[in-house]
Amino acid sequence: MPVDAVATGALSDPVGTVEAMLPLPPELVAGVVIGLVVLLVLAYVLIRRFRRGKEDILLSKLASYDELAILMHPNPDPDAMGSAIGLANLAESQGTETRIYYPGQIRHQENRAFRTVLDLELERIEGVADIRQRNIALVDHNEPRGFVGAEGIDPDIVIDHHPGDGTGSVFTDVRPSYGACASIITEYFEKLGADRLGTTDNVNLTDGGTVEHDGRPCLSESTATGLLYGIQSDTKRLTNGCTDAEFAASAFLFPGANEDLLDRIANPQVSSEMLETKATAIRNRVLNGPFAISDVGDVDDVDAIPQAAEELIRLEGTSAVVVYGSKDGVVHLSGRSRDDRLHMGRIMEDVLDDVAMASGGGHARMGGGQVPLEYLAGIGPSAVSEDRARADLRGKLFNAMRGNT
Ligand SMILES: [Mn+2]
Repeated sequence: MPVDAVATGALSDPVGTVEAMLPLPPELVAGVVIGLVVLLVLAYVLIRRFRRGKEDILLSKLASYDELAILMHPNPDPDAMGSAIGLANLAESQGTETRIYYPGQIRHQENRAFRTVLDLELERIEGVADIRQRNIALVDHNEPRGFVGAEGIDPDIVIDHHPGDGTGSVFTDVRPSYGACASIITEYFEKLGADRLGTTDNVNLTDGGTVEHDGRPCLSESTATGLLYGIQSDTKRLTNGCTDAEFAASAFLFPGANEDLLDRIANPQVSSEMLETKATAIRNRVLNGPFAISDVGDVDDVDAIPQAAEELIRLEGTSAVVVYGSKDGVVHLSGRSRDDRLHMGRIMEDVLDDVAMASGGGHARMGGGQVPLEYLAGIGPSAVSEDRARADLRGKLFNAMRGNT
């Protein structure tokens, strides 16, 4: 019988049982209970914090600012501009005013078309004094550069896909494996459950209208279009340097983007001079095995030179090209390579190294340089005619490309 068993047990160890039956001091009980409650609350807060995604943390930081400066790298490309308008869209959904800044220039016709077609307000800066907001976010780069006082800037937020050591003081999201910064920004929208307001919505969004709906950010049509174009442009239309993230982000953006706008950015009108320079580069090319070099003579727009090089490298059987032309007495060179035997940046360096006032360099597949024509021709008794100097330059470039330096 249970009663007997208890009684027997109690009798066999009377002292221990009596102690166990004594009530604990009330202060101790209260202490233990309060301690437990504090522990539970702490655990809850920690778990909440742990489970909060980057997008939630970013959104609450954005909400805490009155105004935010969004800074792009020098000569911003569609990925930088798309990322900037994406972040601006997020910030404005939280009632934070934004301003987008860039150093350098927006000259390439595709970049100009991006800005015009999406009707973006971007402000060019010369120095740090031109940035009027206290809080600064960097997109598509992680260390400020390209303007006076850049090194003195301590950004609050850094979102990028380039390797580097730059960090934001309150928020850093750098993913070097990603093909585009716009994919990272798109993921925030997706994880925040943003609505995509495409052309079917009867709200006009291209004028920067609705950015928020029921407290959640909305992806406006121009933002979705800009982000999608940014991803396409940084990955050569999803063929180069892509991860799953670029495809997933593109799929998410597509229903909210506008195909007509995409087409207008991708196929802008090209100046006749640009086409003339490309034609000259093709006509004047000198071939040496798989290498091509072309002197396009005097040009009005030096941007036509790298674009002519891009065109020439597509020529069947050609694995490396250099195009050069001059403006205001300076020769501009641009090289492209898809040949693993040669490093275009080093070729530019080698060829221009021993010419005074010249500079050259770059990466394995892309290089460039500049040299004043008078220095290229040489000074003093050893000077040659400028025509001869231009022809000699071709000889030196071919030598370097063949590996005979
Ligand atoms: Mn990028």
